[in-house]
Amino acid sequence: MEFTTKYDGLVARVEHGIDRELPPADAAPGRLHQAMRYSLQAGGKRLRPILVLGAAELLDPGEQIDPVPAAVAVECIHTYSLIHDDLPCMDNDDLRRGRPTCHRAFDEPTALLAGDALFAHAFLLLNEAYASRPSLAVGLCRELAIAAGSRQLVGGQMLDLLAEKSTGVTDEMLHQIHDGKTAAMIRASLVFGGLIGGAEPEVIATLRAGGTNLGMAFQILDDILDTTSDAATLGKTPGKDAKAGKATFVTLHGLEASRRTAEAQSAAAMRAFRSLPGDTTFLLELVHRLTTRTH
Ligand code: GRG
Repeated sequence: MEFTTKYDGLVARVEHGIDRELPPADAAPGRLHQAMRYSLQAGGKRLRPILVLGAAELLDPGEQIDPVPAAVAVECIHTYSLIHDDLPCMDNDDLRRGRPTCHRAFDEPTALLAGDALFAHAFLLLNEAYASRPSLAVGLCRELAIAAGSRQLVGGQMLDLLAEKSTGVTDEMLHQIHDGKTAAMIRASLVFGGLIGGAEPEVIATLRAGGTNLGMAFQILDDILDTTSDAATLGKTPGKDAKAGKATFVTLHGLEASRRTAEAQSAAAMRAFRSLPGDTTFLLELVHRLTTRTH
């Protein structure tokens, strides 16, 4: 099947899953549920949920286990992190996924609470959707709690805030920040697919390693696009990091070296994914497109 047809089909499954798995907009408190839906249903690439579905498909878990709730759970965490990152106390951004940010469309307290509620909802979803397979539910909750927690996603954000105030950000510090902020959720999404597909530990390890490489390549490209693209193309405010004096791959190493590192990380991700069982064509093409994207 052609790549875009397959990708669009997976996006449709994710969008349908989001609509089905989120509390209805008119459930009390309506304003909170509307804000959660506003941000989660604003589009976006749906990269992380697609990685869950793509990796699960490789391992062919059969009809009995539906990977969609797990895919929605990772998107809940990702979207919560974007809502909180956009708040005035963090990045103070007005535009996200081509629309006003959650606190602009609603207000700051509502956006804060919508993020909190999405965080909790992710774990409820995993708990309920995989209740008939307790060890899978526990494994998914553990994987997500680690990826979203103080040593990875939230930890990466903390290090990023601390780095803003520091003048001597090193390459190692930058790697740690991006491993937490970006690679953690990409890695967890691939591992989710592996766990759902009942993969052997060495396959999970390959998904984890390839996910780390893909996460790094994705972030370096994000830094590159932040300096070379515009708001209409990106759907968010470009150039903010450089303006805020933040260290990025580009400010630390320059455009050319950043491009080379992104290519090396992307090649490493492809090497890892090529060794996986099943038909890896879609996953490899996804890596290629993500790491050569222009927006
Ligand atoms: C507030 C705990 C907390 C964490 C915030 C997500 C984040 C961490 C910060 C946003 C800024 C940033 C550069 C994050 C790195 C991850 C990243 C590139 C997010 C954007 O992901 P995309 O491009 O977004 O997949 P869409 O909208 O397509 O889902």
